[in-house]
Amino acid sequence: MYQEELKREVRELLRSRNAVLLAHNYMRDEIQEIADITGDSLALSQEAAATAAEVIVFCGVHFMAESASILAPEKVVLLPRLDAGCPMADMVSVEGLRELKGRHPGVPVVTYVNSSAAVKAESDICCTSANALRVVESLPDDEIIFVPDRNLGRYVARFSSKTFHFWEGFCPTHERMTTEGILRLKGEHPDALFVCHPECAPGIVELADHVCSTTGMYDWCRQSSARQFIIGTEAGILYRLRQENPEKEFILASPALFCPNMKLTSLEDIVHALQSMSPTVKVPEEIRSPARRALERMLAVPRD
Ligand code: CIZ
Ligand code: SF4
Repeated sequence: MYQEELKREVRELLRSRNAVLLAHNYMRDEIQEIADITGDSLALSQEAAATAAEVIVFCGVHFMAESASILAPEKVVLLPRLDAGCPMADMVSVEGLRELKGRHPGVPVVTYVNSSAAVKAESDICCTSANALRVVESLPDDEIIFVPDRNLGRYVARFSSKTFHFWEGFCPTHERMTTEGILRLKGEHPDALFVCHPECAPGIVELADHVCSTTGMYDWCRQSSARQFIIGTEAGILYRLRQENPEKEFILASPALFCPNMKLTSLEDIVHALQSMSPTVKVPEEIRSPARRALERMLAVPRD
């Protein structure tokens, strides 16, 4: 009951502040339930730019709120938990990237959106897990620097004839899956299809029937005629998969697929953020401008 009161309070505060609640696909169920929009980080940032609301409550991790601030600089972007970071994004620094660029002069940098605004600002173009191959192939160059996710990078490289220079970053949550665990689940559910995110390690990707982004997973599982799916990404995705497909069964590929940062934000945190109008995330103009250029170059890549 207490939770129901909190949900009502959030909705009332959103109305009085002319605010919109955006929740990432990995957020806790109760937050996805009351969000105005759920989605992946890029879709949410684009919603932030398009909405008429003056205030964005971004339920996700820090780099996502930065992307919203980059694309919607005139709006107030609230991140209810400032300590919700992304270990993968933190694995690459501006200095580290400059050093790598120095070793490969003239080679373009393709940066996964799971990165800080400052790293995006040092990059030629961004990519998401859904468009990474298209972005790489859109460049005329034969060599690519790919940061920060070694797994997404190596997955894309399988379909490209270009030479890649990887940054050895990774998502600790996705890397907690084991091939033994997947093989055991496949044995227990022989009719289930295994779908995983490209942030998974190569040995896991090898075992998958399909590899795609979170948004891709909603589409693929809805359209598939299979009844059972083993899901290889963060547990928050199960909420909408189960809502949209009540007749299908979704089995989490590992009990370890909980991202501690994605699970930090609570309804109480959202109430506090809307009451105090803090904490906010604002990307300074000298970083925002080059970071926006890298994001907009990605958005300009044709969709096939
Ligand atoms: O970019 C995102 O939102 C993430 C972290 C995953 C995905 O595949 O949508
Ligand atoms: Fe970062 Fe992985 Fe958590 Fe996503 S799931 S926020 S990539 S640590």
